[in-house]
Amino acid sequence: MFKNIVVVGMGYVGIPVAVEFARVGFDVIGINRSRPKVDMINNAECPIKGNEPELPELLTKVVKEGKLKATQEFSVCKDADAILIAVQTPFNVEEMKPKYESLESAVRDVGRNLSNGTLVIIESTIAPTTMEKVVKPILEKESGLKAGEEFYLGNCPERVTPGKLLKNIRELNRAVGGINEQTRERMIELYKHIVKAELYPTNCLTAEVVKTAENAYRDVQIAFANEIAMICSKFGIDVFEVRELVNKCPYRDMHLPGAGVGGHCLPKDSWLLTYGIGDKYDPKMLKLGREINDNMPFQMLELIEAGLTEVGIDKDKSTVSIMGLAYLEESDDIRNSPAFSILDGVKKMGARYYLHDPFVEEFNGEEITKDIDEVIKNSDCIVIVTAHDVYRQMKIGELKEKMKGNVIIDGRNVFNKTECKENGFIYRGIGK
Ligand code: SAJ
Repeated sequence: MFKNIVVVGMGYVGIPVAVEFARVGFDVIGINRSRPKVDMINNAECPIKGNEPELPELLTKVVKEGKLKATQEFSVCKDADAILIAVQTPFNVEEMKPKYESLESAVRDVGRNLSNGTLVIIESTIAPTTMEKVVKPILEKESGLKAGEEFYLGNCPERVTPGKLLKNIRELNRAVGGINEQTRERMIELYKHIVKAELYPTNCLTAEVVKTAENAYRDVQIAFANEIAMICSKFGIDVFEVRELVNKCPYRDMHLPGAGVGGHCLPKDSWLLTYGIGDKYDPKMLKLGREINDNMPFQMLELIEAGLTEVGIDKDKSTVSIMGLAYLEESDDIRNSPAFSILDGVKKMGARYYLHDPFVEEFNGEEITKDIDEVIKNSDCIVIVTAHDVYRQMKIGELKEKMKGNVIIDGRNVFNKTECKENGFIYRGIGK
């Protein structure tokens, strides 16, 4: 039924799925706007850096076997049996609406090159009703074909995570949203070649809501943990002890409070869901969850100010070091990282600052110091924003010897408060 597959968007989602279909024997062509990425792939080099088990080697293999190649030309869609669209769908919080330029452009170009009988699948995360209101009308207008009759249309939201790109494609269950029964059957026929988990057929709108709701769920769970952390701070008790004992209770899974919620999923998916429901309903809790999580970097700034005040150092005469720029531990991904707001606040204090992160190479053009000892020996205050292993492995005794000052602000429960105090540090942590 399927032989030729086209994947539009050679990014975190498109590349692994293209490689997987090529690996199992399909002839796959990846379309990307930017020439450099196309050239990298055709030179059998993986554009995704960071630790992605198997991916670089597999990409090299399937490209050399001629099972995967890349192009900028949408004309290749004419011969495709299935076309997957996996382009970015960022959310503009100021305007409170998704930025669909990439999606609409890709759908338009696919429409112009769509042949009768082709299966078109959107893998990008989209606001509920986007399939009905945006994707279907553009495809039908540009192709002159009728969705559900002359071509098949569905959405199968991705569940990829940096560091586990191939693993998640193979092992995570997925909602398969199709415009009609025949489409759903064809989608499952296609995906069962690469997904070893369950494929749940449903309609397009349900699949759109599932994807945004599963991340909104996590965002609200984290916001709950952050709210309890603020309460524990006021009580002067340890939220991590509270969390541990709460989770001893059946059916409880209190998440981790911290310096904030970053990444390419959680900060936007509650907004996509909110945008999708429009004026039919006001999702107060989703919005409050976003507000609480976005406020955590400012809680960190309050802790920094309080710590410096306690040791009698004027903020504008202090040196504050931000430890961890990536949004997630052991990652180089800085998208929506809490470190951006924390750095802005430190600058507004007039403080000198160092930035440290073992993985991140670029952060708004700021200088990133890789020598952690150099950072520590010049710091009045160190601020843990990301729980990289290198911070978890720091010994308090060594820190005491090396550090210029003695203020520790802990945004990820990396240090033991009692141990810090016993070694003469002024310690403040989220929820501790
Ligand atoms: N975070 C907390 N407390 C927690 C968990 C996370 O503050 O208890 C923070 C992290 O520090 C990070 C942000 O939230 O800044 C997001 O962390 P995440 O673990 O959710 O990682 P993401 O953003 O890569 O989430 C993705 C999501 N997957 C997809 O959208 C396909 C999410 O649904 C997955 O649960 C997550 O990966 C995962 O754990 O695999």
